[in-house]
Amino acid sequence: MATVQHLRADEHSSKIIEVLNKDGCVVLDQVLSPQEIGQLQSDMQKQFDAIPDCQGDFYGYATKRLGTLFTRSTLFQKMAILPNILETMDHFLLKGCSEYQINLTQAISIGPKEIKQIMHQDDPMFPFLHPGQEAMLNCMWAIDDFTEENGATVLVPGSHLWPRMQALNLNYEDLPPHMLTQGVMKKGSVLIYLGSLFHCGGANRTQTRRTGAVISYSLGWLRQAENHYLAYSAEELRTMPERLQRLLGYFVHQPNLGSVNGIDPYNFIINGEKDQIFAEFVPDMVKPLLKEYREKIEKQAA
Ligand SMILES: O=C(O)CCC(=O)C(=O)O
Ligand SMILES: [Fe+2]
Repeated sequence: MATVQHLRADEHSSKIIEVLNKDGCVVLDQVLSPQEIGQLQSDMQKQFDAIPDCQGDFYGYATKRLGTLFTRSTLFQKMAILPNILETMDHFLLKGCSEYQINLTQAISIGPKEIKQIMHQDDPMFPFLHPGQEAMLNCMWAIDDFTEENGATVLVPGSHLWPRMQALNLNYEDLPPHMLTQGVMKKGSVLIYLGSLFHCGGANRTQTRRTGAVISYSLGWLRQAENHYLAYSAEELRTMPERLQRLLGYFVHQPNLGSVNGIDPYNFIINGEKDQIFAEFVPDMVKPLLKEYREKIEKQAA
């Protein structure tokens, strides 16, 4: 029988990384306090009550989804930048980029009678082959208790190591039960899983909703699944922690990706810098080489 390993909330990132390398998924138990969970539940309940179900064969018809989470409850701002989670992201993502970012925030409330979602990987949203390098990782935060009956995320531990095939494939519905498990966890816990792991939302066979919230992280040079630039106004951004401001995409990925008229977008939006000399953004590693080249040519010309 497949299982997902549970670790303490404050577990060191080296252990989290070890389990993710092996299984592709891991749960950190009860990271949030009961008071924080109560706050999140009441913040989200009101907003979910005000919206209709999704209408999509992938997203579901008895499921509600909400994005732009950082202004829906400020607790999400704290959850996105927890040290052992970011150290884990550093490990998986900084191998492939100079700075990573938040790909998506999405609260998912699976209602009674929702069927099991199709088995899938999340990373085919980035249509390129990247063996050995994760393009994204997800954190699924339990806002309600996640149970087998109410739709806890179905997981295929180890499937991140499978050869890449067409990701949406009905054959993955026939996996034997011993290969599957579910991200059963208490509210306030977080399930971390790699973008290459096969998983899906579970069927909800209860009379109540199963609410969770995904915060996902991706390589800094990819397009973000959620358009954070349109989601938050400059005023809203300025109230957020600096680390989160950068994670939302306000940085230049080296070399020279994402500046505004030669200005770092962080300085542009947060500090209001508009009239700067058009700057170049190159890795420290290549600076001596660029300097050497220029000095050599200038000497020749003199
Ligand atoms: O709600 C869940 O447990 C997972 C949802 C999911 O995997 C997705 O929508 O991509
Ligand atoms: Fe998914």
